[in-house]
Amino acid sequence: MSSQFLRVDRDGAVATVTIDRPERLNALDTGAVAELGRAFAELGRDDEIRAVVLTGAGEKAFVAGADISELAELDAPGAERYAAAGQGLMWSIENLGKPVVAAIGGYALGGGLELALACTVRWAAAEAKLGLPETNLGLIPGFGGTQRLPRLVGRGRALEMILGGKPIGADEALAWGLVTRVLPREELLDAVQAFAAKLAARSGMALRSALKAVGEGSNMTLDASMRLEAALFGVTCASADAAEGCQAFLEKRDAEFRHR
Ligand code: DAK
Repeated sequence: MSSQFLRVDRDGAVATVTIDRPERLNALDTGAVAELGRAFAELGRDDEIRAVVLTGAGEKAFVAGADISELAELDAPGAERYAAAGQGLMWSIENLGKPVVAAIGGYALGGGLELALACTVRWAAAEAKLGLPETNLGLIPGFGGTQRLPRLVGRGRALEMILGGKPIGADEALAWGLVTRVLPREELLDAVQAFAAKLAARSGMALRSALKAVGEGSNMTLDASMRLEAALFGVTCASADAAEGCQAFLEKRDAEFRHR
């Protein structure tokens, strides 16, 4: 599964999606957003794939944002279609039911940072720069950045990034919880793929339930989210994987999960 702006490589239960437009720092135009949407829809349906790595080609960028040359020419219906496609893409990544780990090797700006924010986990190279510079262009973030960033790093830090428009470095992003690990660039992709492979070896059923509990629960009252957690705990407890996991522990062997 590969296309004009994307490469999708599979290694066992891990798929690596590479946005492949390095000459434009992997900036997302409408075609790339549509291709990403199709790729994630396909990966979501594919039971053989249990974890996804999302990265950008080249040394300089994860994704340097929406394609500004295209943005400048969008008419109102085109912008509406672009917004719908972008929001659909972010939703499908966030609700894939499988972990998606972003490997941020360089610039993650604007729509590029918003894409990373929709991922489950973000690891960055020491050289990475992360920011929402839309106000420099007279815009505001439009792919969920104003909502996901404050939930992750807190309102004050999010507003500093959104209003100030100045990217932060990897170490600051780590201290703020925007990324959870910083690695030398040359080690980043291998480390993220190894991490994704470890996740893929766990019970897919348990990961799906945990993602649902955290994802859907964060939009609920505490009472409702506790009930959601209890219901999902019940479902996982009755699963074949829970029986296998507990039995394997008692028999002092590795579990062989069947992901149901
Ligand atoms: N779009 C198009 N081209 C880009 C680009 C971008 N975002 N970022 C870089 N490029 C292109 C450059 O124009 C240059 O092309 P050539 O001149 O070689 O033809 C090439 O990539 C290499 O970039 P530079 O020569 O500029 O490289 P530098 O190392 O000097 O600088 C930089 C790197 C990342 C600091 C710089 O390229 C830069 O400032 N780029 C723009 C970053 C930015 O402002 N990103 C945010 C874009 S706004 C929407 C929802 C969301 C959005 C829009 C609509 N709707 C709901 C409708 C999102 C908006 C955004 O993301």
